Amino acid sequence: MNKEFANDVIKGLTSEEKHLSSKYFYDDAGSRIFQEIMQMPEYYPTDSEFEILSQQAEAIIAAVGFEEPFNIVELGAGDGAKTFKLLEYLVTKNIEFYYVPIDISQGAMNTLTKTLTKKLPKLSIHPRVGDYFEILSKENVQTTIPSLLLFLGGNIGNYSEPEAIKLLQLFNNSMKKGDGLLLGLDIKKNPKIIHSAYYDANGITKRFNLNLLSRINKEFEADFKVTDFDFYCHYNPKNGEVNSYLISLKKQSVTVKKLDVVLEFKKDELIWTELSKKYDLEDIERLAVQSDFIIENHFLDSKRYFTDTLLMK
Ligand code: AVI
Repeated sequence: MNKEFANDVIKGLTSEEKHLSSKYFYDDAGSRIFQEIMQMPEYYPTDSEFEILSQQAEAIIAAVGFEEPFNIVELGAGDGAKTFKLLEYLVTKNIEFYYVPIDISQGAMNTLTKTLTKKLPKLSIHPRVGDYFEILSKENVQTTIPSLLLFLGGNIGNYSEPEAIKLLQLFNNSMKKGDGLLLGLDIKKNPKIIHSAYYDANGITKRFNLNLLSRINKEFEADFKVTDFDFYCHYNPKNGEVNSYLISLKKQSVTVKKLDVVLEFKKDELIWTELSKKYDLEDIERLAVQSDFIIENHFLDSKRYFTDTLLMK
């Protein structure tokens, strides 16, 4: 049994303001739904970041300014789709580097290694399986050659600002002077565009959220009736936060057999499931200062919807 998940289910669903962390979205079913989200026309971050890494790879590598060889360390690499264009550029230009993808999922790392070895046979790939928090905080990942860390996809937006600063400080502590961090952040924009990216017409994001309940049913033998819950999300342009929730459509009790607990829900009670925070360039400056980084450049897409910001230690 996943102890941490079990504890978080009990704590999060018995507290006054119910909540579950969005990190639990990503079981196999949830990861598949997330792939669907990334292909939705409304979910612009994927296309925006793809455009940045396709069209500005040369400028990014020039701004990093490393001598060869160097490491590219990707935190939470997943299927590697985000990074492919950058790696392709480096391999095509015969630049000497080592690609070190880190991901919690052994399956994802196997698939990634297989796909990349096939598509880029000259790529030197050294995958690591594990939680990057643990890898970065416990192990010495430093080598004598320079490293560029990648934290892409806007994942930093799923942390509150204080948590994001802590995470950036953790990255910073694991880096040597002169190393870089390429950080993907979703930019504040017309609220309607952001709203549609999460309130998508086909309800894929709703399915993504409801899958949390199905996951609890599967892993802990619970009897959530998924159709008795709905999805709600809200973008607040003033603070840049999209907050997502599940709503209990009626007063109901849910038994979680393996955790020996009965959960009570009032009609219209909310479970907070996710924060997806958007930033502007001033906000990013604040993040950088507080985590001891210097901003080298913001690489934005042509619509200015998303940035891969290069931070140097
Ligand atoms: C992974 N993360 C950056 C996504 C986001 O936009 O917050 C997860 C997501 N949630 C709903 N749609 C996408």
